Amino acid sequence: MPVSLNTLEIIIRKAGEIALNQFNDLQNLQITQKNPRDFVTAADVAVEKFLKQSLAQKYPEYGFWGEESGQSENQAQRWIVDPIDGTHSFAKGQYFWSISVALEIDNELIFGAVYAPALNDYYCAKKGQGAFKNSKKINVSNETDLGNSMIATGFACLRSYLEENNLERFCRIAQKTTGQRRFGSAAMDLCLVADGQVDAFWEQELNLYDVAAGALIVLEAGGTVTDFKGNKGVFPKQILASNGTILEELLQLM
Ligand code: 2AM
Ligand code: CA
Ligand code: CA
Ligand code: CA
Repeated sequence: MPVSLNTLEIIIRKAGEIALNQFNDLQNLQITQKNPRDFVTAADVAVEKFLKQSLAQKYPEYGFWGEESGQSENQAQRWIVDPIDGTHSFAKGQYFWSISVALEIDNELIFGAVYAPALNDYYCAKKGQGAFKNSKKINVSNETDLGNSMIATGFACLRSYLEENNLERFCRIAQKTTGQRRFGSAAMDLCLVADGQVDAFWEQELNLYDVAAGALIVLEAGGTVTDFKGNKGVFPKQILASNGTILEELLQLM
């Protein structure tokens, strides 16, 4: 069955209600640690379970890959889901966290939605049909000067083994830009690029479920998605999204 934007929005908004119920009762939130720097809450698990079931019921032909439950069969045509992107923010009662759902068929992203329940912002895109925020068409910014730009990044790798340190890159770029932000949800960061609220975003050591939906939303909003060398494509270990017009200047500094 071809995917219906309306049906998906209804499902994803319901998933958002499940998350919001827990967000509004944080004292009783169950939190467990997957490893010393990655934890999971009962909300992550409940949202993923709901999405996995609801999507399979409506679209039984597609497989599923979620951060918390892993991969089902049929990974050639699959939903790619991050039930809560920005779990740390969620658990602290901050508003920048999101539910990220993408549909990928034969390595091509077909659909992406990122819903931020605490902000009630629903971003989505279907391949070739543009990007939308709360049903209004969105576009990347038209900023042409890196010196006037607002950039966002994240530090998923902050305590990792990586020699290449994003702190150094961040300092280098921060000096050349007007505004810098660190929101804590890569899926949302990408939507902010798509909506022109920030001019570029980069992060390293992410996974496809963090960025699949947001990357399609950026592309459909007229932006670019590359690695740090400028190769086009969605590379979660090194993702750079931009409005396109500051890309060359930014690549020099990456
Ligand atoms: P999460 O909240 O779903 O875990 C913020 O910098 C981004 O990094 C978020 O997309 C967050 O996703 C992700 N993230 C947080 N901890 C991480 C870790 N230990 N390894 C990889 N990604 C992580
Ligand atoms: Ca996680
Ligand atoms: Ca994530
Ligand atoms: Ca997550």
